[in-house]
Amino acid sequence: MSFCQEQLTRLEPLWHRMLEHRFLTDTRDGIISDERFAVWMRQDYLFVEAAIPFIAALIAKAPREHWEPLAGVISALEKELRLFEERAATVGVTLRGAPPAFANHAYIQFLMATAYRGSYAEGYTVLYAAEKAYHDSWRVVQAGIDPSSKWYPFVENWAGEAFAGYVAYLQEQLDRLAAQAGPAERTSMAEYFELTTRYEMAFWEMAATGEGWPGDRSEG
Ligand code: MP5
Repeated sequence: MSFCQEQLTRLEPLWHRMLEHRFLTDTRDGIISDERFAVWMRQDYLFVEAAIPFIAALIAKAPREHWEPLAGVISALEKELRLFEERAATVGVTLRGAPPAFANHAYIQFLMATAYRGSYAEGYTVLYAAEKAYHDSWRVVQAGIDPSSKWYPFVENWAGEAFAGYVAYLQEQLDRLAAQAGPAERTSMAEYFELTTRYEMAFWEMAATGEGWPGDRSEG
């Protein structure tokens, strides 16, 4: 079994809990409040912005043949930021100003620490797991959302065919990196895979419950 298949099988119960998160099912069913969706938009905008230096740091460790594909990821992230800005302007959401939520802050620190301190294969594992999680998550939303929904452009972005092709490419490349890795590195890649899945779960939970930090007055 390939590395990715092995991890997705091992983590299936956790992955399943991520995909059945109420943020996703409420968005799919058209019952998410605008205020709640705006929390996710503000926070994910910050996450996507932070993903740019993460990819840039990965390029520094990447084999030559990955430079161009990863540079393409940076362009795609810039385009994604424009999508957030366009949607925010259209629906009247203020994107800027909110600090990163606790879970978002931790996830971003994890991305950067992995890119700088981990091996290339470990960083690539985080990239794949995060992209695969988003693809699968937005496919859940796609399965029921009204295509005329104001949130549909986000669904198209991550659940669409182009993104599916990108995730398939990352999977193929990660399987290659894992095949070249020794047993210790493979074990650590599996740990990074699981941690990324847990951060994805935490991100949906934050989107559904609020942007506050423990200790905030409003959090009680
Ligand atoms: C992605 C994202 C997908 N936008 N936000 C989170 C919390 N996880 C994964 O990454 P990308 O780079 O926007 O496709």
